[in-house]
Amino acid sequence: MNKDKSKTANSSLPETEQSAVIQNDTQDSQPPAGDKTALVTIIGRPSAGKSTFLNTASGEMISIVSSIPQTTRNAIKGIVNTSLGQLVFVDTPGYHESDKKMNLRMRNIVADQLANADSILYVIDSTRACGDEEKLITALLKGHEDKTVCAVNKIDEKASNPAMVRKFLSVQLPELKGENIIDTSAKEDQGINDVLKALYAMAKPGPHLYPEEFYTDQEVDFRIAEVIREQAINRLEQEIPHCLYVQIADMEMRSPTKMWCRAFLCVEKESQKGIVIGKGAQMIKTIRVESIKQLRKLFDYKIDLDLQVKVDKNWRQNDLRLDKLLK
Ligand SMILES: Nc1nc2c(ncn2[C@@H]2O[C@H](COP(=O)(O)OP(=O)(O)OP(=O)(O)O)[C@@H](O)[C@H]2O)c(=O)[nH]1
Ligand SMILES: [Mg+2]
Repeated sequence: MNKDKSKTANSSLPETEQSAVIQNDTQDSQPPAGDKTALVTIIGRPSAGKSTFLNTASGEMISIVSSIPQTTRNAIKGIVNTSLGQLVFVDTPGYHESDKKMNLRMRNIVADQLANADSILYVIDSTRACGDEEKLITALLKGHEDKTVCAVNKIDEKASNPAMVRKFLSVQLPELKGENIIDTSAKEDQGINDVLKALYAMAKPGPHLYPEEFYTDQEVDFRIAEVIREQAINRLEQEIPHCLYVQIADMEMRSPTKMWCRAFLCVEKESQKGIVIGKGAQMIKTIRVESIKQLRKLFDYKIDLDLQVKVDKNWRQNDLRLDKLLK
C-alpha cells in the first residue's frame, strides 16, 4: 500500500530538527488519496497480530512487534492513503482480563478508542482456540457489527483453523456479515487489501484527518523509545519484557545529519538490572547497536545513542508513572 516515507505528525522537535525527520517528499509519485475518510480502531487479544497488520497495511514500521503478549501499550496511529481515501488506524493494547493496575489502564485505552471509532478492525488469531478471552472482546463489539471487519489472522500457520473462528463468530456475533470476515496473514501480506477494501466500503466521504505525507502521529521521542523497547523485549525473557519501559532523557540535533540521544531502559528491581546489562555488558551493547540500526531505517539522520539501565522501583504500581507512559 502507501509507501510514502517518513513524515511523523506532531513532532516535538524544534522546526529545524523536525525537517530532518521528513524524507522523500519529492519522491511522492502516488496519485492523490480519494475522498473517503475513516478512523479505524484495531482490537484483539494480545499477540493476535494487530501491530503486524498495521505495519503491513501501511508499509511502514509504525508499531513495535514481538512474540511476547502485551507488547503494545498505547493507542498508536498509522495512516493509510490510497486512491479510495484515507484510513487512520489506531493500534491498541491487547485486550484481556487481569486486575493488574497497568492492564486496567490499557483496557481503558481500548474502550476510549472504540468509542471514537468510525469502524473497527477485529483481529483474531486463528491458531488459538476462541475461549473466554475472545468472548470478552465479542461482548464489546455487540451492537457494532455493522461497522466491524474481522481479520482471521495467521492463516499461514499450520495450526490455523479459520473454520473454527467463523463458527465462533456466527454464535457470538451473528449480525456480522460474512463478507466482512476475511482470512489474513498480516505477516505474509495475505488478505490485507481485502480488509482495506471492506473498510473503505464502510467509510464515508469526508475531510482527511491528516495531510497525505504523514504516516503516523507519533512524536520522535516516543518512536525512539519504542524501537529501543522492541529491541530489548525481543532479547529478554520471562517477566523482564513486562517490567521494562524506556525513558528518553535528552535529545539534541548535533548537526543536520546527526542526533544525540540519552535513553534509560528502566526496570523494576535491582536484580533485573544485571540481566538487562548482561555478562560483560553484552546484552545492553547489543540492544544499543540493534536499536541504532533500526532507527537508521526510520529517520534520515543518524542517532548516536547513549543507553543506560536504571531501576525505577515498582514503577508499574506508580500512578504518576503510569499516567505518563499510558496516555
Ligand atoms: N505466522 C504468523 N505470525 C504472525 C502473523 N501476524 C502476527 N504474527 C506474529 O504474532 C506475534 C504477535 O504479533 P503482534 O503484531 O505484536 O501482535 P499484537 O496483536 O499487536 O500484540 P499486542 O501488542 O501484545 O497486543 C509476533 O511474533 C508476530 O510476528 C501472521 O499473520 N502469521
Ligand atoms: Mg501490538
